[in-house]
Amino acid sequence: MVSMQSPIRNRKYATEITPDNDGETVCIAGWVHEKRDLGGVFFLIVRDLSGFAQVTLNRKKTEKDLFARVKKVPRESVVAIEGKVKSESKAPNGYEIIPERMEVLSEASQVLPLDTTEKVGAELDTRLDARFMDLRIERTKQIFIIRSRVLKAIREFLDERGFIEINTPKIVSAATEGGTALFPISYFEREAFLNQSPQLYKQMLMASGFDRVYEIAPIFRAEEHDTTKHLNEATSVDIEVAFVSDKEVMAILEELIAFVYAKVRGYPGLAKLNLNLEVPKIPFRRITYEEAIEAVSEAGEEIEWGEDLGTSAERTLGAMIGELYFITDWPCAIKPFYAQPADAEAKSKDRDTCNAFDLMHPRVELASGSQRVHSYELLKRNIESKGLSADSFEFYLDTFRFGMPPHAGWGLGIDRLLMSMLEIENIREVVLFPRDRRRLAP
Ligand code: AMO
Repeated sequence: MVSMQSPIRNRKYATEITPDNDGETVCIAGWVHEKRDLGGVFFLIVRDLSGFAQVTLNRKKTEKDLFARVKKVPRESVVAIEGKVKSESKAPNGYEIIPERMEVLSEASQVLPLDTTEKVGAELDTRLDARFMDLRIERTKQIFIIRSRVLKAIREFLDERGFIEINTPKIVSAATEGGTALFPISYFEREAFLNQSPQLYKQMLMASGFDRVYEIAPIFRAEEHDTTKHLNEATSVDIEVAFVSDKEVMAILEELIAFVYAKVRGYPGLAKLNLNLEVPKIPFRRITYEEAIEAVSEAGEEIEWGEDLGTSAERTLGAMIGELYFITDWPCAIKPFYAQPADAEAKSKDRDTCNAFDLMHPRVELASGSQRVHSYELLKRNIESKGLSADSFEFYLDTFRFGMPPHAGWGLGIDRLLMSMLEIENIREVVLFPRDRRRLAP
């Protein structure tokens, strides 16, 4: 059978074995989830990626040494067990294993940082400190299997629509998102930063003729605040599309969200999260920034034209609307330099609005995007009017001088998409090893 020196041959997952295998010899390997001593019978529950298998030992019938070793093996140790399958309707998956041999591949220390059976709950911080073990808990594990499915669905959707997947540098020389601070790093004799967004690079590729690009990658935000929706390292899906306006990329965004929900909806692991996922109806509602501030002001939260909507206003609006929606026609002053100002005739009341939008979930902002400025002169003016130095954007600005098509795009926070979709309160729950104001390890 198995040996520590050799790979485990013929290993079967718990859910691959069925009552129909009655009488066959199988080998399972995994973690000791639970031990139950009922006097005459002893149960060892083994957990693997697929689920649980019950190993049943009869005190009288089992060889003495094996019985003693099984009884003694500490919980969460890694074991391989060979034995005969016996159909048993009361056991998980309808069978039990009558063991013939057990090898302890790695013995766990007796005092565990977490209870993987969830009989004893733990604070999120304690769970994140022992994340490797937290991931052994069924509910946590399912969140990350769903996260992987969401990423696959996003790639499938964008690949089918002819997008090219790109990778852009994460060590950069310039800021893109005004308002959020940068993490400086030392780059030999110069100062550099961790990128806040692939913004400049995805736009530059529009000048290269790539037409439709996407990137799924980390973004770094040196935000001081410690909230349930902010991370200092988040993951975003960014797209950029040439020869279109904000309207077309908004349609791509809502179709993508509906596609992802539909893909995840059929996944059986959702049951572990007690969720009944409904695919949102598209098109999503669109309200202008002006309508948004009027609505929240009527609800008693005065917001002046040109002020950003804070968390409280977002919640008020979200409660009023109750579903996914877009906020459009933002004041130029509170959107980045690359957002295209609205045409004169599209402006309301002579106010400076731009063709930018945010996609909102009732609880949190999920994405933002815009049609981009593609005129070199206007872009340069905008950069300067935001108090930034055009010199530090030269590599970017230059691409606008040699044939830049009109273009538009957006960035969607994957972590926020997951927390909102799975109705999870704290964004840290959907990130394997979150980075926040206080957490740099594990
Ligand atoms: P923005 O700064 O709005 O736009 O970021 C896009 C989306 O990324 C997510 N996000 C975050 N998630 C968790 N923690 C954070 N600190 C955090 N910061 C941002 C949000 C947000 O909506 N360049 C533009 C996009 C574009 O116009 O293409 C940008 O970065 O879900």
